[in-house]
Amino acid sequence: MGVVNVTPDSFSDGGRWYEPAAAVAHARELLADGADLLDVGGESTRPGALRVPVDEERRRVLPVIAELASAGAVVSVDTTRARVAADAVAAGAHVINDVSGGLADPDMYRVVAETGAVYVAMHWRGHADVMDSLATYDDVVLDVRDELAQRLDALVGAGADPAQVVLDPGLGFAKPGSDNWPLLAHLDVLAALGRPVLVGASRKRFLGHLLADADGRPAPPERRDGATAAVSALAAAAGAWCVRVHDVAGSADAVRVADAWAAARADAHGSGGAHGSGGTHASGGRSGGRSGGTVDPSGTVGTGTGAAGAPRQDGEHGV
Ligand code: PMM
Repeated sequence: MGVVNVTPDSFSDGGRWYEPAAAVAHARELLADGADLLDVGGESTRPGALRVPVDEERRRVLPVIAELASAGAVVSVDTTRARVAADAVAAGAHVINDVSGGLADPDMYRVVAETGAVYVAMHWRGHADVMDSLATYDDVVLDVRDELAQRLDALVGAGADPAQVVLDPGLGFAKPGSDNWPLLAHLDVLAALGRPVLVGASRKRFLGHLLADADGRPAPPERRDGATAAVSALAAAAGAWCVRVHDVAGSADAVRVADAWAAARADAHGSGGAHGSGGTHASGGRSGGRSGGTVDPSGTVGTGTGAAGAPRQDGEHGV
């Protein structure tokens, strides 16, 4: 999933693709770099950011989504607002990516149920202006799992099909640096809820701290892409469904490495060592989750056909 922030102030790329034409051009580059899915957002979630009025958010994202979707791209809208989500789906988006997991807008689950769109429910505790004060956990992995399980139950209670739902640990959201690593190391605990997992580590603060210089100064966002790609490879190896990244080319390569590695393991140990004969893994493990006509949240991060770079024209969607 390539990030298209149509904002003047995102923490990692603020302002670069604020004009619709620039956002569309950037999105096309991300497709060429191997993105299977484009995540279009009009409201910054950087720590301390203030809310954007709903009409301004709509004005930013809807033209970009409409243009990309009409060109055949699989598009996700990054919003916490039901109104924006509904309008985005009407404009052609296939996925609603909600960093609040539905907590920011009481109408969101109704929109999810009514549209039938794939819905990414991220772990969240509060808006960007307060989230750093909400980072208290008994056990971050179990607490995040339990809160995501509540979100899943609430979605189903509101009429959504569990098959629509993807879960996301919400790296960096109400989580200081040290809380992010256990979540990454225990993606299996989240996957045990029975839904695909999306990982959004790209250029986040905890990577900046990991890469701090000798004086303890965090590496700036633009220096975090190598670490992001490493997370992508490890997340793919751990069975993640999707990684949300700014630099698609690096993560697409990293996922290819994870893919080849897993395929070789499957060939050597899963199908009697018959190299290239389509062992367990090669015969369906990393399909990229494609199936006719829908974004299919089954499968794992893989080298989907988006790597070829061409927006799909045939109505087949997936990641
Ligand atoms: N992180 C950001 C924005 N949207 N969506 C999901 N599902 N998961 C994330 O971790 C996530 C997200 C913040 O990053 P940005 O400001 O670079 O877009």
